[in-house]
Amino acid sequence: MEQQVSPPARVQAALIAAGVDARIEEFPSSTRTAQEAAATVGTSVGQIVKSLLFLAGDSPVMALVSGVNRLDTQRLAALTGATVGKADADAVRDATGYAIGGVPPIGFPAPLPTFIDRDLMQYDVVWAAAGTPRHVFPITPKELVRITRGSVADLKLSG
Ligand code: 5CA
Repeated sequence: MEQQVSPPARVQAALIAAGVDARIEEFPSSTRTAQEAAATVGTSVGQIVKSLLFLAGDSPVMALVSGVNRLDTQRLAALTGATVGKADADAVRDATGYAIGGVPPIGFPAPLPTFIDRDLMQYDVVWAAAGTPRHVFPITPKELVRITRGSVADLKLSG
């Protein structure tokens, strides 16, 4: 299906609807991975928000994870009460409306239950994808929690 509105415009509209005064920035170089995004933006990898889609049973859930962390699927399983697996590229596009590398934390066809890596909360500002592998936006972690109605949790794989 053809999208009428560009991915960054959809994210911008969702931000505005949520009452966030965030500006999406377009970069000439890649923000596809957390490492690339950090280098491109000029911030730390920890301040990059990875938007990772998982299936808890058959239900999509969004995990927003600091770029330095790996998500512990057992922790997500405990939080959701279901068996958790990483969504494939098609499932990501179906549930979020965006392609991997540009998946934002909001702006989905339908809201997704969201869990937020507690480690993100330590920063003044974090950067999340805005629909493509060259668009990102800055936001305070507190605002990120508010607009996603996310649950802050210990999600990282440790040890
Ligand atoms: N724009 C950057 C940072 S803002 C970004 O989107 N990073 S990300 O981490 O949220 O998105 C990349 C993630 O997509 C990878 O960490 C990986 O978990 C996931 N991914 C990459 N390839 C695949 C694939 N083929 N199937 C499922 N997930 C994938």
